[in-house]
Amino acid sequence: MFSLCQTMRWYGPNDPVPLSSIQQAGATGIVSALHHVENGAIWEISEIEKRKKTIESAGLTWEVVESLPVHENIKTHSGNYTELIENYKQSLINLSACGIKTVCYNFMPLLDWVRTNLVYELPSGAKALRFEPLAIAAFDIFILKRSKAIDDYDANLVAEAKSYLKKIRQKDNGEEKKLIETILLGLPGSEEKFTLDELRDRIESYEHIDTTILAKNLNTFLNHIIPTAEKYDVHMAIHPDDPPFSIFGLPRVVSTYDDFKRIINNTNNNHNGITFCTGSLGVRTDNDLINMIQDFGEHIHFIHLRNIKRDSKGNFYESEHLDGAIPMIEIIKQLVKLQQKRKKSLPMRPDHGHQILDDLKKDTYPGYTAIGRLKGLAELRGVELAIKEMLLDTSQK
Ligand code: DNO
Repeated sequence: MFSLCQTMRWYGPNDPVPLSSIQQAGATGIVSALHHVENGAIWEISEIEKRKKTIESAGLTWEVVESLPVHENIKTHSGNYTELIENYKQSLINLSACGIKTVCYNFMPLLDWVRTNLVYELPSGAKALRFEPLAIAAFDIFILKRSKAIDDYDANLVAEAKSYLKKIRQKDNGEEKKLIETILLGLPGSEEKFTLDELRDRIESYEHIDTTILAKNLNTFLNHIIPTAEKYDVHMAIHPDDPPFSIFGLPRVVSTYDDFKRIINNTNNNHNGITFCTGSLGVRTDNDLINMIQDFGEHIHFIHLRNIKRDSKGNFYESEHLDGAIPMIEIIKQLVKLQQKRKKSLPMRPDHGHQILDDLKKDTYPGYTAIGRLKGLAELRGVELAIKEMLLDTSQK
């Protein structure tokens, strides 16, 4: 029977989690990117080979690139964007020449994933990542002072945001500074870091780009790169927006069932695929994840398994992998079936992990602790094994 290929993300030689820890966690594959290469530049074969060799000498395989970043000029159709698309294609050709044939990327303007608290303490003392719309509103309206920000929130939220900020300013315990850093400095994997002024200016440069235009620019990008991906057998896997809705007035076009349908239909070719990220998609209650596996299964080339707990105010935090709003057991069951149908193992990584045990004392990348991810991977692996056994049992009866 085909099984999920268990992978973990490794940020390269500067990652505080060594490859040996990933191997001890039971993963066989690595998800990595050349973060040191400037965004937009070609990934040269020599650099790809170097990273590949490092991974292989630790007894692991480089399974997936996450991410090959899409330059802002491509998203906005500005400056040298046609040249940048050519560079992107060349990077795909080079990756294929080195045998790395699954590439994750995203099309989120300016910011990649966003959270407002990286050390949200759970009753056990474990720490998790959390997102609060109130903190986003306070930052946007009163700290970033984006023009028109106030129009994007309802009056009650604006008032609440004002008193939230007043309260944390009174406490004077560094909470405001922490919030600013959390949003501006970018989470691991994000390509850019901004100052407040830079972010405000860059957001303004998106003033004339709404969701229709951004979706059109994504289509243009796909029309250019998918034929190359097909020719060199590279499976492209677009990552959903995280969280899956507009932030700071910026358009987001990879958030819903209809977005994926549009993307797939645009270039209906198996190499035009998706990263099925449960934790990102699952934040929206109108995203039916099981339905998405059923309808887009042929295009799922990479899987991120993570859970969340959300409340009626739109707050969410990253919960235990098997405990939260995402029906993880049913999802794994569907993925087991999908792999048998496609006669293919799909790469999966436990997406993020809590800060627990010794990692509470260590400085690791937010969400990318060794022990929290090890725990997530072990639980997910156990569920998959049990489901496979049960399916085998019933098919033999
Ligand atoms: C966060 C990640 C994202 C992801 C990119 C993919 O943990 O899931 O940073 O890597 O959005 O392009």
